[in-house]
Amino acid sequence: MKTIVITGVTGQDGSLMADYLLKNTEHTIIAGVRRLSVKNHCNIKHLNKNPRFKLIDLDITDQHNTDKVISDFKPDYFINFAANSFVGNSWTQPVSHMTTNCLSVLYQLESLRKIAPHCRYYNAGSSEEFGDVAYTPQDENHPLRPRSPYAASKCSARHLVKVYRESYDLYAVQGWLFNHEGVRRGEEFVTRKITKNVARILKEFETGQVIKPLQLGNLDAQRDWSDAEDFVKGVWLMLNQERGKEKDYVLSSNETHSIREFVVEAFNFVGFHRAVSEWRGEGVNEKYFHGNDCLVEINKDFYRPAEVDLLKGDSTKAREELGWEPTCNFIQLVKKMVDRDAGPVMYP
Ligand code: F7E
Repeated sequence: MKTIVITGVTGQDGSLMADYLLKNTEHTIIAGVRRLSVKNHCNIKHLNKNPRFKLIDLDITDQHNTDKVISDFKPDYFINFAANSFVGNSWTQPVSHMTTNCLSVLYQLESLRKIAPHCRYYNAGSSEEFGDVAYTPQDENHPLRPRSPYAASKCSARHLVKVYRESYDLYAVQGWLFNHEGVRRGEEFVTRKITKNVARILKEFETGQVIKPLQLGNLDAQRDWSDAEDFVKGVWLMLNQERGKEKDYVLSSNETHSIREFVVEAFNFVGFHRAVSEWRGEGVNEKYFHGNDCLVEINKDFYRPAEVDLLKGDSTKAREELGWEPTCNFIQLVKKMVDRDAGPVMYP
């Protein structure tokens, strides 16, 4: 039985990782949460009474706190999912992104080096690191070309992880995870924003209220979306490679879809069928209509100062070398999220 520290356990990935490990291993989870006056524990409340799940206070931006947790628990695995993960926010809070996503990683690596060098370490890397892409699909050899303070913070952390792996022989890896979504996704991310608003608009339509259109930014950005539940398994496989041969891997669906496609599929699932709906207008004046009802309009406030236009992963290596495979495709993912937010689909 091993001890595993997970940070960011109240978030989508951290809570799914805890679920996965409690179900598939006998290990004990030490779950680090940042103290807030109002708790945000909805993703982990079902684990409250699990004797193998122990909540602790952990502020990853506090080096002393990090040292103490590592010294108290001498973990066998340390999985760092805590992050400032909202790219759009990183232009207004760049220092906070650098501190949380990079400096904290340095605290963790230093602490593990000094106190628990046997511990296997995972830091959450991102396809955003590929940024202004040089080729498609993006694999492990793609250069780092960040387009946001968020992406720059993840690239910097990646360099640190590699330096510590090579300098101190720490088992330290950082996967490149392409976009991963699901029913625990925060509502500011575009997929959940869409499915939550599809549910609201369906209700307005059914009750004869005036429809307030969903406001979005760049509809033409393309993303490689997967189910976050599939990814936590991939992270665990990355943490359990043969010692001395550990590598960083891409996890992705190997497909790409635009925000526009996600919108059309999500509305289609609740009965605003694509056959009787249409995009009208261009650029910032573009709108999505179902008959005379406007469902979506553009709001320039949701545009980013610099955009990552196209992400499409190539996870061949993870599939062949780790034996990892995604189980949920794009359409299944959209349906799963719409079903959760709008109730079971009423108009199949
Ligand atoms: O944006 C466009 C937006 O915020 C996706 C994080 O988990 O995945 C995520 O980063 C796209 C962008 O995710 C709206 O401009 C249009 O092109 O859902 P998102 P993200 O930026 O791709 C990576 C892998 C991570 O590592 C991150 O931590 O959608 N978009 N209209 C919009 N995006 C938002 N949020 N809201 C809109 O209204």
